[in-house]
Amino acid sequence: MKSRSSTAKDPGLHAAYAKDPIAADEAIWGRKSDPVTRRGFLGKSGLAAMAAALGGPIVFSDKMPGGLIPAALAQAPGPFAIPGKDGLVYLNDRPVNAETPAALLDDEVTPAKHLYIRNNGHPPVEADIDVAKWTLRIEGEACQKARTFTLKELKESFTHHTYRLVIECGGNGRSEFNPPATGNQWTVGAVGCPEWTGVRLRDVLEACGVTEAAVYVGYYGADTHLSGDPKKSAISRGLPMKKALEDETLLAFAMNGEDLPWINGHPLRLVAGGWPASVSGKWLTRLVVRDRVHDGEKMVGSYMVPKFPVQPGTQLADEDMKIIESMPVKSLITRPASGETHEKGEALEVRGHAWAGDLAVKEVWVSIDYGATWKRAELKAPVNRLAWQRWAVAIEFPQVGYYEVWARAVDEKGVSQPMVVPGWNSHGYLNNACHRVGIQVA
Ligand SMILES: Nc1nc2c(c(=O)[nH]1)N[C@H]1C(S)=C(S)[C@@H](COP(=O)(O)O)O[C@H]1N2
Ligand SMILES: [Mo]
Repeated sequence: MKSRSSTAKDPGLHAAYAKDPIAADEAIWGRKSDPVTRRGFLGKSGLAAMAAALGGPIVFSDKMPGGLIPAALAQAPGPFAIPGKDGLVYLNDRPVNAETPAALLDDEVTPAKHLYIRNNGHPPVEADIDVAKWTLRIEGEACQKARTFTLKELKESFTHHTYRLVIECGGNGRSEFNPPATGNQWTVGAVGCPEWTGVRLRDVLEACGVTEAAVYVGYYGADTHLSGDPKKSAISRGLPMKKALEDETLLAFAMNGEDLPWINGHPLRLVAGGWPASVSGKWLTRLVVRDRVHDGEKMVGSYMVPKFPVQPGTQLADEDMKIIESMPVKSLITRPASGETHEKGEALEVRGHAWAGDLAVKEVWVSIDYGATWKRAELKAPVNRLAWQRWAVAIEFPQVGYYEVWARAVDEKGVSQPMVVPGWNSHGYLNNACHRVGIQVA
């Protein structure tokens, strides 16, 4: 199996069973069964895998019917309801990936329950995370003095900083690319702007000493590769020194004043706002200060875009691709929710957020006539650099009927969101086309 998860190829346990239970049984556990009698034959390794998933030996396994999703997985708050999350749309469950409907992203500070989930590998088992024993190792060719910090030492030795920082998956919006790009079919909700608290990566690096040869900081986390191979990491990306040393780049241990949620990287993660969130390593155990561009898992091939525009469908060689850095200007309409009905007569408050990678947003415009005319929204300044900005505008509708509300943000350099899907690329990154919601005026 490819390490990249794809809804088409790996729809997850529930979807697979819904589609064809006998085939799902065979694909997931290697259990062959007679479609008529449902008599199942579970081999030794399948039995072991199922026992591991269910948390214990299956006592009457010889009597277990085939083509049946184990009840514990079907009914438990299991894969489809990560505790502490609310209202997310799950794209797949092995590993878990889930996005947030736009209307649930209305808060200025994204609550933990509404922050999306993106996993490249198998997250560390929650019960195995021992915060008291958690350590972060700092080393690498360009690190003067390799050191290991306990979490407690990190928290006690360095000043704490709190920032609201946007994290957005580089593949957010992927579902709109045509021809389709493989990978999670995110619509608009793989983004959020919680308030993060942690210590500055810069302060910690300074304590270890960084040589002049330093080029990049790579991260390693406690999650495991989908193949189960302990020598491979699920993902190991990072930051060039310039971004690593910014004030806002944090080793974060808290979100919205509480411990990080387990699935979002508890007890320690990197947060570098404005860049594809794949640079913000979760469950952080080790950082390497490299004398070259880091070469960890998913540094090449993934999270890269063509160096020049290509015809849709074109596959390029890696040397014609560049690593994604700052994300492009973008906005989200969080009110009204798509599909809502609005009473004609009153003006409707349309509102949302806008962000622009390393830059600030200068203007937001809203259209109800498919981009023919635009009304400028009121736009707040960001509370700090790299936070999203609230915008709102009152819109009146000329008559009853169906409308699409479009929003278009412009960054501080004058670059606007496009109205149509931009720059096709084989992995479906960086779709910052205008967000659209449909409403009825009655
Ligand atoms: N260790 C680790 N860190 C990781 C990932 C991962 O799979 N493992 N996924 C990355 C990607 S691609 C994204 S978009 C963000 C998602 O963060 P979230 O799950 O907290 O929303 O984490 C990044 N950090
Ligand atoms: Mo991502």
